[in-house]
Amino acid sequence: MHQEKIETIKSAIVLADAQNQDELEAYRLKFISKKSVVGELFAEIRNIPNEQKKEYGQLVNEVKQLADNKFQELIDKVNAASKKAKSMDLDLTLPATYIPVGGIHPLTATRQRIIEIFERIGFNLSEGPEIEDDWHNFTALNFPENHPAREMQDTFFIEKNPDIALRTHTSSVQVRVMESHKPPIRTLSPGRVYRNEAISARAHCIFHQVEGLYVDENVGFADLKNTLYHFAKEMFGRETKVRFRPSFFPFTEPSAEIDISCLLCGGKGCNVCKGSGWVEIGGSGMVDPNVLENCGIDSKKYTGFAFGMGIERIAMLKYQIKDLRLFTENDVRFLKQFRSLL
Ligand code: 2U9
Repeated sequence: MHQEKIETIKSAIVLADAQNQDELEAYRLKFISKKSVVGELFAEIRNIPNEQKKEYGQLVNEVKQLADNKFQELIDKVNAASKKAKSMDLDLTLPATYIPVGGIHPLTATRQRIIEIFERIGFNLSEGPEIEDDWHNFTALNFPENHPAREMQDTFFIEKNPDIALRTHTSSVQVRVMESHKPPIRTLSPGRVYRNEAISARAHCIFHQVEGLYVDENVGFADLKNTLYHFAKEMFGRETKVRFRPSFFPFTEPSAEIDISCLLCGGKGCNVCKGSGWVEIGGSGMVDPNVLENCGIDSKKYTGFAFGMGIERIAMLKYQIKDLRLFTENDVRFLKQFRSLL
């Protein structure tokens, strides 16, 4: 009688299965818990005649062992299945996670484009210190002793040392190049410069320049004009016209300011060019022989041209940026507009 019941329970255990936690629990209640069929077999022991107790006990223990082993087997199976399901828990139809994309700062993009144009026609890059001495920033460049640009309102001097200042232009770098290299020299120096000015939409105490210098035998004003024509057309478009206006700088003679035809109205006159049809992009000239001599270059044998422009000014013209302060405020609403420059 018991034998038969035990055999039925054993085959039920062998056939039992579980696909998930609920079915596992059902198995536990049916075969493992105190009130389960196996639990009942144990409770039955006290009704078994003494001489059969040993044999019965052995049979019941076998059933218990079988039920426990099966339970562990089912737990392992359900766990493995749920782990696999978790790893496949992907909905490929969901929209992609938003990844914020940065962009190149408009000043960086403008600087890179200027460098690219001049590198292709044989200019190399030079860098120098932002903290300069009077010689490299002023004296070698032919600034007279009491020139207004040397004065406190323009230049940030190091306290108690009038010989050391933050450079006011990157020409100081080119003085260093001429001191350490023989012509031919074709060099471009982009960099940050400092001037003691009140900050406004049109002026800042920190800004960026690119200056170029070409020194060799027989370098003339025509070379300067052609180089800058080429630059203007590459930078602003084939249709761009260029004009040179006579000017004065201590380090060049003759000197000229460089204008290009207004990008917005093409020369007809608008509020960007204030009706004139022309906008200024920088200054230029033939390097003053005194400057060449100051830097150890024979001015009878060599001549040179130089030019300078503000990177902010070029970027403002190219991207129609109306306020210089936008470049340094890092307002993402402004910077976001240049994401395509990546
Ligand atoms: C050496 C000799 C001469 C570089 C030059 C300018 C004219 C010029 C301004 C443009 C706008 C500065 O950023 S700005 O304010 N620059 O007008 N710069 S010629 O002349 C040199 C450079 C180096 C040794």
